[in-house]
Amino acid sequence: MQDMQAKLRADYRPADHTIGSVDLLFRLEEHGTQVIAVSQVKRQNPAATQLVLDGDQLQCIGVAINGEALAADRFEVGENGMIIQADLAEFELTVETWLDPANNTALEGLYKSGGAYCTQCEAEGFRRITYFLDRPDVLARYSTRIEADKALYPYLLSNGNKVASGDLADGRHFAQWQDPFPKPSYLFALVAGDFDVLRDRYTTVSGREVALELFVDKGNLSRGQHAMDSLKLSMQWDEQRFGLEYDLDIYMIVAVDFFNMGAMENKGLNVFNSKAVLADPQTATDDEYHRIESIIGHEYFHNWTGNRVTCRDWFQLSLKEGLTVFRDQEFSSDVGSEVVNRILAVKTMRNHQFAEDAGPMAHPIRPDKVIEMNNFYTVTVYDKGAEVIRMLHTLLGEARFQAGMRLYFERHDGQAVTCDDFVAAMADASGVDLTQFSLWYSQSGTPVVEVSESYDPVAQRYRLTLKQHTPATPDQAQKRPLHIPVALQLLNQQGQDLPLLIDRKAVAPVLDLTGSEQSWEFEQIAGPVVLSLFDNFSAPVKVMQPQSESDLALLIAHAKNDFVRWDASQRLLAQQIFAMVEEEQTQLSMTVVDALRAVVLNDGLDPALAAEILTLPAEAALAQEKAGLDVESLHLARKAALTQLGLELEDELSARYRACIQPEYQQTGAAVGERALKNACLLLLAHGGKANSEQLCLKQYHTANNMTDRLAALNALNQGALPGAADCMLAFEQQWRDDALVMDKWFVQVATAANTDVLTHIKQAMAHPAFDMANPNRVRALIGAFASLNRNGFHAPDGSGYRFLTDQLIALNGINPQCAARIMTPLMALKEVDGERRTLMTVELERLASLPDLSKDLYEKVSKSLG
Ligand code: B3K
Ligand code: ZN
Repeated sequence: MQDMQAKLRADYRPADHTIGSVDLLFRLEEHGTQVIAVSQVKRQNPAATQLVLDGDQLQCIGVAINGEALAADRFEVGENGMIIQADLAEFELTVETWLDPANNTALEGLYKSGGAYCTQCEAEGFRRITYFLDRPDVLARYSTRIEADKALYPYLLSNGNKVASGDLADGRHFAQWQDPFPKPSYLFALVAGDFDVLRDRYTTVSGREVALELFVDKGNLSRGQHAMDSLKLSMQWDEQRFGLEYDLDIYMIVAVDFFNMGAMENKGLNVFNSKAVLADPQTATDDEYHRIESIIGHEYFHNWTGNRVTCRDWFQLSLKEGLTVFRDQEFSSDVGSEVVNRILAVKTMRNHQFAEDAGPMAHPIRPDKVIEMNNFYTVTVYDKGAEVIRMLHTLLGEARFQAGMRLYFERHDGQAVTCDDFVAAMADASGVDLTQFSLWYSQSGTPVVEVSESYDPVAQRYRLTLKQHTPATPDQAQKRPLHIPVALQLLNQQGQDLPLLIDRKAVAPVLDLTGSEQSWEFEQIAGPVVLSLFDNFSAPVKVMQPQSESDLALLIAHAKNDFVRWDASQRLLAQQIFAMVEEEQTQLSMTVVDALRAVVLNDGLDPALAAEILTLPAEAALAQEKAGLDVESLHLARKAALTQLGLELEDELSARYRACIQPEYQQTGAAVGERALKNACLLLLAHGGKANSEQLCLKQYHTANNMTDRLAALNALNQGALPGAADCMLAFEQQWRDDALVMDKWFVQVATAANTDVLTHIKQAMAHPAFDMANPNRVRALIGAFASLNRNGFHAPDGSGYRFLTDQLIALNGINPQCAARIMTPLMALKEVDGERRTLMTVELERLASLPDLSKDLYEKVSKSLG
């Protein structure tokens, strides 16, 4: 039985001991890897007579202090670690453990990924390698010796610099690595394998020469170039925008096929999911190119925000993750399209984070209570965390924000610190009082802002009143008013921007909403106002703002801010779809159809933005915005809206589609935008369902010279449920059946196709040779996509979707608990659905709860859902 006890943030206390340095020796064997760890331990707490070390699923061979083996009564090995009797101020500790990497399917600690050994230690994986103070506030210098078979594992890698290497007896060899920077155990990494290596160099702004090495599976070298280019771009951007430079002589990235997340920022040796590295035009879509650039950037940016300054304890995770997501978002935005990147981030918030806040796992960006830390790598900690940093940036402005960053590094370089330390640096450097603002760190839930407006034509005054409240969440009953930055714009009926005057003074276009209700009165307003609120999503809130169709249409056409134009389109479409669900109307109004027609016809508009405006809000986002909507009615209303647009705009969409066709493939911002618009048009046309639209899809599928277009055509056929879909699915499978990474796209198509017997197809796909329950990418593509993206299929009224997911979770519980817990999220949406579905979901949750060997990861989510 595992330890299901929750840990509390409030219980933090410093470790009794520190470890100044550790020498590791790994003798790699598939089923019997020997690990010898020699640590220099110092007592911190004079009263401590025992050394308490973390350890998990380890085979302990022996323990020695100052070179002398300990007798059995001097140490005790338990489920969660080891207690050693050691009433000493300073000593050398030697621990020998044995591991079975080939059978480690949880992919934490040391494991085999295909032909290579690799490690994943964050959050608490190092304790699966050796007994240690496996906590982020214990910083040690690491030196690592790796021994392995030379023919099978020619590359032996670890953190820092390689200081020695050579041959050993029996066809084995070794390499010795030394990392000059003290680091927490979660940043340790080891890789051994046979790879192709892409090599490059980067000269930092101060002239340091850095060797860049990208390790990929044999034969994949050409698919690594985009990742390498992204790395160099990231290094340059961090120097220019944040003044931060790389600090070692070598930066290595290894791509592996079996990996629980996107990537990991281990010091000097990033380990990446191959999905987040490999790309060429034939196999990767534009979205994947973008994602790779962003993840390469994210891991690189961690070198300062995460590695040089790390977290005191895991409750502070957002200290590094929220900040680093903010940094990677800014990077993508600076080197690409600002509006498209903002839209992407906001979709993540509305489609996923708001749902987390509304469900049983609601937690603040700095959680207070954790059973399994891996469950807290969430959209709340990451993406809402980034929104909190963004609000700070909005409140302080770039110059004061950067001054805050400089002060943060000045004070804390080389330390393990807290979110409060970060906020204090920002407050001290800027002189801005952030006391109320810091509530964003401790309060969970999505605030709701209610808007009311009035206009006095005689006095020419426009009055805006905002009320805020945050609904109670299961973890917190009481909520307080937050400091909410409200970016706004007032437009007149012609769509022109109006100056913001209060007391005859111009005010900044960002209001500070700090009370539960506040009003502002704007002067010299000559006529009725069209209000644009929360420009650029200036705060992660839900807005209750009744706005007329014509006002929203005006914003789509005229707002200065591109984000506002997109947002208005989404709100307009959402309002109409809600009205259709509630049977107040049977179809979209002509105002909406014409507003979108104008977008299709406007060739002065950025094509990438036009594509986003023509993309309807996801069912998940709609369900978050309005509680209690019937799953099926929502699905049908959204689908009817798509069909109507496809039919009514057929001529305009076809013309725009043709205008976007490019003779040659290019991977540039402009070309990506044109492809996006072309494919947005195609998707609507496919929903229209006309025979010539199907022909267009088929032609694009068969003649595409890149994966973006090919997959878009396949997706349009599937979503439109067009007869030609089946043949193209077959063709895709035949072309790519031996490339599992590409087959993931096919699995997603199977899982999300708009057909009635989707589960039959998914079960067939599970028998495909490319499918593998032990590989998280495959599991997420087929099972995860079904549960999270096929809302209508997953919530089938007979409960078959819930049952299917639960069967798979039971299988995964024994293979990879972390992966299981990630894909179970949709099963927690009890509050989103009607009573009958809730009963069916509860049955499945109870089935999980009664599993005799339920992992901590699933236990935490299941018990919260049922509680
Ligand atoms: N820090 C890692 C995530 C580790 C997740 C552990 N379950 C990747 C990242 O956020 O950069
Ligand atoms: Zn990160």
